[in-house]
Amino acid sequence: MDNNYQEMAQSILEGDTEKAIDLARRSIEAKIHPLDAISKGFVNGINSIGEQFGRGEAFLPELVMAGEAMKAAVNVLEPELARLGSQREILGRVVLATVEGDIHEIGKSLVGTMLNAAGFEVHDLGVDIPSDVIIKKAISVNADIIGMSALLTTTMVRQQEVIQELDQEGLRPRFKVLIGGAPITREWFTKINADGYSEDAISAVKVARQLVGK
Ligand code: B1M
Repeated sequence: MDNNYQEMAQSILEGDTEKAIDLARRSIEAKIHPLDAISKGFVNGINSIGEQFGRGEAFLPELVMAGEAMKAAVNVLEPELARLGSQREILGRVVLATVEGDIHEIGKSLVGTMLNAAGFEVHDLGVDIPSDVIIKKAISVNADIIGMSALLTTTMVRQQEVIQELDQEGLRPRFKVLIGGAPITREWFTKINADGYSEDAISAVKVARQLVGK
């Protein structure tokens, strides 16, 4: 089992999309829980390439290839994840986006899949989404929660921008704001006066349930 997880991490590190897809498919056949495949296997690969990139030991093309392999593996696992968690009751509506200027989508999509599997109706707007588009969508679908992901220290301010715009337009009491992403800390959450914050997709579901009182 540990070898499987190591192979998964290695496939991401090498940016080998075909291998990552193959390992993801085989993990489903072997009845490995998709969340284990992601968190004990593939994520270790993306984290190590991220660390190497941060130290200047890996370069952008390698980061891009690793990101593509990771996305492909998660795409294979997501339907299984949704199937295993699917419930009927609608717990609430979530408008979800990666903020403007930020194209990191893997973690945000994973959060969307988990929320969906737990019973939330998720409107995933995608990546690089301006604040006003997020707010307009939240109004139009009468969302309970606005969920925002930010992976860059330069884009996390967009989460604050949305909260400020909601305040200015008198809309703040209408929506609970849930934030996340690698650079997001409890201090940031407190500073910008968000309603919920989580470090991973599993706790995002717990926090979202608390936010809608379910
Ligand atoms: Co980028 N990147 N990247 N990148 N990238 C980081 C974030 C970085 C930390 C790498 C590093 O230097 N060590 C660094 C940011 C540094 C900083 O801001 N301090 C960085 C950089 C610098 C950049 C570029 C600027 C590089 C460049 O062009 N010079 C560029 C920016 C582009 C842009 O957005 N404008 C860039 C580009 C890219 C790729 C496109 C190549 C690729 C993304 C591919 C894609 O998404 N389709 C990429 C990748 C893959 C990464 C790393 C390696 C991995 C991110 C990831 O997918 N993690 C990342 C380093 C790292 O974080 N280890 C890095 C796996 C994913 C499952 O985790 O996204 O954290 P994560 O999501 C988690 C939690 O954070 C949480 O739950 C998720 C699931 O457990 N969560 C939420 C996330 N959103 C949430 C929302 C919630 C709740 C929880 O509520 C709504």
